[in-house]
Amino acid sequence: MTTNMALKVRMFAVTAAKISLVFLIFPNLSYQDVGTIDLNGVWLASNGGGDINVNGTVPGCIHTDLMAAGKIGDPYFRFNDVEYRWIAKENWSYSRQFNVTETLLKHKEIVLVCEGLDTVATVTVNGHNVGQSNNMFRRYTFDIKSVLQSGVNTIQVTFQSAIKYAAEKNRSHVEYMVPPDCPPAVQKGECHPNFIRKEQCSFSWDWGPAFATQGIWKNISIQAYDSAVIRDVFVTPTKGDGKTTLWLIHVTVYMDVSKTSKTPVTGIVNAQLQGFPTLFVKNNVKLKSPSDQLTLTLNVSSQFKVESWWPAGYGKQMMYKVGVTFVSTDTGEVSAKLVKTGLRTVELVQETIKGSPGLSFYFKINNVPIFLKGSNWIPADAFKNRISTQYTRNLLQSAVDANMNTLRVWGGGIYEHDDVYDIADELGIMIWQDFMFACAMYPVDDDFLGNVREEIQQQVVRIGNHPAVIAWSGNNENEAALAANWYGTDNTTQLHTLYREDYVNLYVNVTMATVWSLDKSRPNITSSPSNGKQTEKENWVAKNPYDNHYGDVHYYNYKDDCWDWTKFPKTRFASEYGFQSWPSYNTLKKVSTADDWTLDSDFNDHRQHHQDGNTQMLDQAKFHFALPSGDDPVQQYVDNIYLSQVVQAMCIKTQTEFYRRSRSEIINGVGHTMGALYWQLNNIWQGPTWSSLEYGGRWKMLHYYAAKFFAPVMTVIFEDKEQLKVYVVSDLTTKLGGVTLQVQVWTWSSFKPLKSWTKVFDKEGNSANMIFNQTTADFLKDAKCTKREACFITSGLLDSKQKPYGPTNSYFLSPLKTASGLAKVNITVGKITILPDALKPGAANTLQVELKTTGPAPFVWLDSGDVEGRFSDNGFLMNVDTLIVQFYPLQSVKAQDLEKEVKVQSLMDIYRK
Ligand code: BMA
Repeated sequence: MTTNMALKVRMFAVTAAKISLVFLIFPNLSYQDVGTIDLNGVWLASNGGGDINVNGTVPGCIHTDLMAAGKIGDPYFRFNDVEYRWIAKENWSYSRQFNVTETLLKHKEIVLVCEGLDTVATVTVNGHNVGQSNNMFRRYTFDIKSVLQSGVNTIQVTFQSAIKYAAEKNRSHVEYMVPPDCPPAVQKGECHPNFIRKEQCSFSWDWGPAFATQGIWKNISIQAYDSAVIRDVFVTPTKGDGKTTLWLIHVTVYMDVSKTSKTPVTGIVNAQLQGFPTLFVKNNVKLKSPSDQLTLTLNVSSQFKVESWWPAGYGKQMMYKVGVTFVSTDTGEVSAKLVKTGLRTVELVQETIKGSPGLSFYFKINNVPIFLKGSNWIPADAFKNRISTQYTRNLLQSAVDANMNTLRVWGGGIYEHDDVYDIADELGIMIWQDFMFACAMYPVDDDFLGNVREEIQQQVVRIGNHPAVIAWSGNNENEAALAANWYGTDNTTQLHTLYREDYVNLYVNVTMATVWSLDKSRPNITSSPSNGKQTEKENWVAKNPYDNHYGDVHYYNYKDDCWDWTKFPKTRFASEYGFQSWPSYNTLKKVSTADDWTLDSDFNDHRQHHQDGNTQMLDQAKFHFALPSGDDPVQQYVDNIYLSQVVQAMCIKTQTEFYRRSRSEIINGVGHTMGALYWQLNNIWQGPTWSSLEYGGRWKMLHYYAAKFFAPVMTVIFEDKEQLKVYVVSDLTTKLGGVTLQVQVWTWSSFKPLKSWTKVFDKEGNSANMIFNQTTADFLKDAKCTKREACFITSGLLDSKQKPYGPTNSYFLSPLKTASGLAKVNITVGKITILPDALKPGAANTLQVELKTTGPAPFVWLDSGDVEGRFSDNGFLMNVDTLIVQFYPLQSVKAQDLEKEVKVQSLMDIYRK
């Protein structure tokens, strides 16, 4: 052994020990043993004219920087979204100084790694242009070796107004229009977001403001190395033969390799499943190209006791870590990354169904068919740096606590922060991941396609490591827009052909092809809604992407009575459906003043971004309710907020129950519904929208209802012409045995049921079946209910010990505006006590609230005022005189604090004269 070789071997031993130590000390860190300079922190942010200079926080954005510097108020306050429009029209620049040592300068390669620039920017270091960006969804790595100097250096990132850039791009696209031009006036938005690879809803949406902000929105750092660094690791497990091999974990390692080296960079790449010392692969590598890659496969044989990852409600969310290291043979330089993974399979089943033309559309996880229950996720804030991990966790925990197992990350927002996917992995929330294209045509030229290709490649590798992600989906509603000519794309035959070609190019030839080249472990859908395999047959733009016999469907209907289930599509998969409501007074109050708290205020108009949205809410209410009455306009505003939440909760309840009870049947050729994701989970600001969680995380009435209509085992009551039917739905994988269905008839004036009907039954898991079916008139007559208007029905299950099993459901036999005997009652909050231990994550203590009522009351609503937190149940029908509910505060509170704030009301209280 030459001295040189001996030295290298020793160096290798030292570095190998160092790597193990690194992973031991920082098990959650991804470690780069190269020179790094973190450039996050305080920069100087200036406008183009140079007259505004403030501290710029990185990662961050200009709006929050101006706010922190006191130059502007809260952008969400009243009409500030319009007031502060000038900010997005300026060109802002961020600059700072940093020190570089001689040692760092000695490295062969020195790069600037920008994880996210929002969006169009030129980067200079010491006055030299080092790179450009025009896509906020891409990471940019710029070579800065030749421009760095020892000592003090200056970096400047100069942004161009995204609005102006988009307008310019549109203007120069002279061959043909790429619609839509501008959003509807009611959105108070900016035009042509489709011309810039930036969060599309940052130019406004029908639920959100236009804050097309600028800034360095993700980490930025300098890296120096001599041989090569691991840039990314992409881990996709696939099932083995089940006998000798349980899983094959494919680990693709993406390397950035020194360009200065004349010969290939050699080294050893090692991949290991943490916790299993003997489960590793080691390869000698020769890296030739500046961005080289290699794939190693970890063979998990049956001797290793590994467990699968399961969605919430189906098992544990077991996660593993794969550690990857590269050690250079020449220099001993080490680069390492640690990536989390989960072992599960996913399959999108599209096969023929007996008695139904078309194809099924449902997901199997680890071979178990799963009904996807949940909602659609939008960006949690217009200013991404305001979204803390804790805030994200609270939203996602709320989803799981409402018995959701899936969220669709909708295509008009952002590829979410790592937090979202990390927490989804941990909580078992499956993610349907859209690519970021929504409600528009796109300018499909070579530059644009190249840009998108890079974006997709990076995002698939980043997001695709998460077992939670179960599907890739090309865009939101763009196939539907083409098929139904939303934007005039079909006005001539020539246009028709052109836009369709563009569509196929973007979503099939580029997006889908890029995804397939990287990831074959998940299904790939071109659009939502779409017809799956049938869409492909029809050259990717189906005649009717809303076909109930195929794929997924979006369904919005504000005109008809939403309690009428016959209007709903008996689709294979409902991926969007919704109704708006106002957020609580408490939430609105934070961004408004007393003048704003009336239905006809400018503010109330201004916050509504959906054409006729406010009227639609009231019109829908009128089907079943009298509108609030009283003399105090503010009180009336508050009462309307409450009523809108009642209406929204009932609409989505009725619709979701319809989808869930349709899972096992085919009626008139349609059915087998296997997914219900309502629109939308969260809110971007304090405004009336379709969300069930308010900005800030407060639960609307709908979210409490979701916990029940998404319960794993539940009952659904409905009428089918003259018949009253009750279905029992079970998502359990096991059989229900010896369970009792109880159906009861009640009047509005007594705590005692007129009649109780029971039946003991057994039922297979993963199915919905009708257990009760009687003529309504006969059933009511039997119960001695004199007329429909005087009665309501409840249903529920009892276990073998006659204890309630799953939620109780209720069914109103008439609109409540015509209910007879429904009177104003007195509901009071009695004792509030603190329970000894916290039951819910994040809750420091749990409080118990006792309620009493003088008579049956629908839609009993507890409001905790300024005390943030949520109740164990809310918005319920109270047909017992005393009830106990729990309150889970966000932060510890005293019983007196809640006592002071808590208010209770029910429906009849909104009729004040
Ligand atoms: C669908 C969504 C969103 C929109 C929602 C409500 O079209 O994909 O674009 O916010 O409906 O209108």
